[in-house]
Amino acid sequence: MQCERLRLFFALDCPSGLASAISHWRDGLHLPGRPVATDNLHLTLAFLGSQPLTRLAELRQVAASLHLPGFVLHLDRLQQRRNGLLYLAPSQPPEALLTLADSLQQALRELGIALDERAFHAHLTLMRRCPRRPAAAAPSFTWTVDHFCLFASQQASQGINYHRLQQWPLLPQAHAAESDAS
Ligand code: 2AM
Repeated sequence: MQCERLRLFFALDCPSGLASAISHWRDGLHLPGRPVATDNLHLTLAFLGSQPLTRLAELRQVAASLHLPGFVLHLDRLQQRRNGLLYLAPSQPPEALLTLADSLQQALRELGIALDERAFHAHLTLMRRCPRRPAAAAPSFTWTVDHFCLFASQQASQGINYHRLQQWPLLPQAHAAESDAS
């Protein structure tokens, strides 16, 4: 990528099998609007906006300094915003997800990066410009989360591309439980 700035965000990248299952279910709803490409499905932890490339090293350091546990996420709620954004969300966000997003956001603010002031709201966007929410309830999609990623988003002629720049592991859940007990 030949540019001096990148539009960056930290996110959980949806595993391919789960992304296919979610897309297949969504496409079967036959809703009007702009579906998010299967390969682009993700859950954002922190949106950084446009950042100079010279920041990448410190962003990588921040991510590598987090030693937090993995978790299981149940996406069981289908919701819609007034702007037509249709998304899946967990009705009970795991504590470990909130801790991961909070820790990341706090460390980024300490670097002087301005983030959205609104509280973190875990969601996986399914469609944009969707005028209505289907009456059907969402099935519960189970996602075992064992890493998180730094992405760069780029506008291409066919739509938005997300490039995974790097990923960092989360601690195995059993190991995390032992660390808590010690
Ligand atoms: P969204 O799906 O709810 O639009 C990449 O754009 C990711 O960052 C998306 O998951 C997007 O959320 C999220 N994001 C958060 N704040 C954003 C902003 N101000 N502009 C663009 N994307 C934002």
